[in-house]
Amino acid sequence: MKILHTADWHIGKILHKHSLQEEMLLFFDWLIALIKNDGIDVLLVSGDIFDLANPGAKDREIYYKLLSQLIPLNIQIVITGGNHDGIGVINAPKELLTSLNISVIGGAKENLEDEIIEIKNKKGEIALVVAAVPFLRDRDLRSLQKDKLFESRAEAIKAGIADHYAQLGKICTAKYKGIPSIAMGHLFAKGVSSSDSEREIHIGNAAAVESTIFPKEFNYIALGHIHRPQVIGKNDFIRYSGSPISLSFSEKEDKKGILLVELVDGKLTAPQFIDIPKQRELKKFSGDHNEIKEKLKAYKHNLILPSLIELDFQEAEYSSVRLAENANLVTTYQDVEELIILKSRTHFNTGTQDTADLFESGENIEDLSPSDVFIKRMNLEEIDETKQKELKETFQELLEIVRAEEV
Ligand SMILES: [Mn+2]
Repeated sequence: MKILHTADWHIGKILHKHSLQEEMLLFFDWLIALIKNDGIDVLLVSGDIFDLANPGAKDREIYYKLLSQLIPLNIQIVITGGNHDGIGVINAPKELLTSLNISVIGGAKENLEDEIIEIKNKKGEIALVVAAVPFLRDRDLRSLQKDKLFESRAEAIKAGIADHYAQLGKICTAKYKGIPSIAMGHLFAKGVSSSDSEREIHIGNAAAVESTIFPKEFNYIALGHIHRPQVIGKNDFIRYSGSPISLSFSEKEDKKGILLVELVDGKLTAPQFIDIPKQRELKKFSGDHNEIKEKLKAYKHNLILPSLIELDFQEAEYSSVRLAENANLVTTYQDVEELIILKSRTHFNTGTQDTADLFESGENIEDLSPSDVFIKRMNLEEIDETKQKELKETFQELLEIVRAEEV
């Protein structure tokens, strides 16, 4: 039995006003071919199916079209909701999808047994169980209701997540003795290398969980949330698959892929990372006006889709004429086939520039997260460290409340 693990599709993702739909569709074509040609039996998607909690009609169409193409391939699919996903959106077609061998778990279940999915072999016997744990929201974590027992809210959240997995581990041992099991998850693990495109969860990632929280009963942990593929806790069997396409410029050098584990004689083999072909290059050009002009002129893209470019003009002395020249250069490249300029900024090493106190020169608000802005603003005040920490946490909590209401 062959199992694929992927996550963080973020269907509908817009990067600096540019839709990443084309590379997403090319990834789906590649995925369908892989499943067909390699005889894949199970597909696990660990959260963040959509970029928005309430995705647009076109994005939902893309998702359902993919599922409809996968159904005839005789594959069992397990999809969980991530922190970006609206629980209701993922769960809405549940009854219909269940009858087509697709399990969707948008949010945590009241009864944990409902998070367990049985995977049957061709003889109809249970060959594998999947604990399909979605992103756990604060309200799902029972430990938070008695959080006075914990030193901090972050500790209570961590304990809540650990408890969720421990309970599922117990169910698996009691009910499915001797049957291999996989746990899914959408969370922030301690020691990960993240990029710019993950939204902070659980009080600004303060509640990062240790790899040791996953019960030994699980033979493989299929994680989502972090967009860079990686192994956690030096354990080859606890993995983030990463996102299939680059979702931010910080991921321009990343290798994107999907993980394959095989069930052979009741044992899971070491995960194999399969490279997803790169369809688009993301590039950053730095230098002064003339250097960037030359780089743009000489640039040839060699992948299917035109490259997405970030320009970082580094100029010696402040000049409004230079600012205008740089803006004009960007405009000249509006309708070329080779590249799409998504972002450009000019930094002057000396001279005056109209920037508010909050921002460093050349810095753009769209490059910052809400917490970055909050911290910058806070740093303008004289506040002691303990108080700063409290304020930061309070801000994170408020941010989470606001985001939960957006859903
Ligand atoms: Mn994500």
